[in-house]
Amino acid sequence: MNIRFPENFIFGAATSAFQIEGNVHDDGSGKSIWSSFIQNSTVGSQEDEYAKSETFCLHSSYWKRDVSLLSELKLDSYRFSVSWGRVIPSGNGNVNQKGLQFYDQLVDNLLEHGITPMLTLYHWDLPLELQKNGGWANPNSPDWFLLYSKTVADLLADRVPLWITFNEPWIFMHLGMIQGEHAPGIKSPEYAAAAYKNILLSHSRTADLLRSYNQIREIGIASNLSPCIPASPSPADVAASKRMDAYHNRFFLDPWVNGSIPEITDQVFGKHNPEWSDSELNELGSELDFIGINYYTSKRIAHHDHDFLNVTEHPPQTETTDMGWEINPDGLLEALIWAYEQYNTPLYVTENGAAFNDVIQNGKIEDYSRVRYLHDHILQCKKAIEQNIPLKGYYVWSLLDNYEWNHGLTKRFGLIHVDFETYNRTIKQSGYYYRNLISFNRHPNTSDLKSRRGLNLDFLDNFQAAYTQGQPAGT
Ligand code: IFM
Repeated sequence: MNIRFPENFIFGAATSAFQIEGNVHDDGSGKSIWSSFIQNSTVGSQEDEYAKSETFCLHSSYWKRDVSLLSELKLDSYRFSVSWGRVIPSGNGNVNQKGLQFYDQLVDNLLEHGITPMLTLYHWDLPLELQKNGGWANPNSPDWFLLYSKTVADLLADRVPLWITFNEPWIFMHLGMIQGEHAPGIKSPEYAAAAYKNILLSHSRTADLLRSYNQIREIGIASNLSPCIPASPSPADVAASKRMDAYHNRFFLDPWVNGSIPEITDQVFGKHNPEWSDSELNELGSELDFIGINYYTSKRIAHHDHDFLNVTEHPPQTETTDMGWEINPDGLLEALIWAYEQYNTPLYVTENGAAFNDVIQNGKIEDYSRVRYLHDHILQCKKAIEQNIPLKGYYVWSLLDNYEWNHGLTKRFGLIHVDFETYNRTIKQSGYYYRNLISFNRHPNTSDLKSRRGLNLDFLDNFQAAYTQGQPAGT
């Protein structure tokens, strides 16, 4: 299949502040809920020890090098998040000028390299001080978020065209407030119910605010989507998969895009299901310029009497990544078609990628499983465009190996390998593959991908052999 994308299609890579920046408290930043969550987690391996030191990729020191790497990979765009506590240490008070300056310089540097910034305002790192005041369950949280967003927009709206308010709200609500597996480690549907309402209002009010900055081109959200496949054709499993779809895929998108609160909230929150006044409901459903889809896998769902929502997930039936997630590229096309049919809004793939247990050998990382994963998913994007889905760009998760939340430093998703002891960066074969793909797309007169030096895709049949040179394509 020809892998030529439309000329204005954006190829990028994504990261988030907490996962890469490293311990920056000496610049006046405030701690986040994840900082405190890590310190309370078990230490077993060397990786856990590194995680506890909270240095991760030390991007806060090595950011210039990382921008050079983005440029070396020829990326059109870089999706990063701003750390709320770095900008406003207490979350709702004085601004930390050094923190703001960091993002100011980062954005300038990206633009100097011709890389378009895509900025996420909230990627899970709530300031710890705000959590002590009730976190997202506090009815003032939409005001806190608005103040923080205004501070960032006042500084960067003139140079950042693409804005995302929230990254994967379902994940941080479900895992952080119902299952307690993520920060802040709460297991309370009552707490989650209050937070749900405040997060919904926070997005809507902040999106309205961002619209008042003329230079901002597009405002969206990033939502994790997974097609929910019934584990069997039994009516019970089919019904369970519909419940999971309503909860996992529609829970935030329906209110934000269509202005409707999904019925499944009754089952999720029970007697704590929040009340909505007419004026609050009217705030929802504002038009988004895009929906960002974070796609990794699909889910096989069955009925189970004793699980949350009477739903259980069956083990994958095919090859998996190092996260144990089933590899299903077709699911990405399905998610893109579904999202466009449901919400009639332009799309980006704001995250897609895979963790594998990469090994450095002779200074190289021959991560052919990731190359194949990326290639197979990028092909699905091409198919979506051919089916007239307005897909505007694709971002690999992640630029760098980084801190993978409750998995610590043990899961490597990067196009670039990071040594968490020395902070050395090494571009993996997947990085070179992606760079070659982008170069190919920037040279419209080249008719066949295989005809360009270094763009050999024989690895799809025999991929060990094709990339043994390990060198980036000449361009
Ligand atoms: O690392 C995360 C990211 O922070 C949000 N989306 C999924 C990624 C992989 O789990």
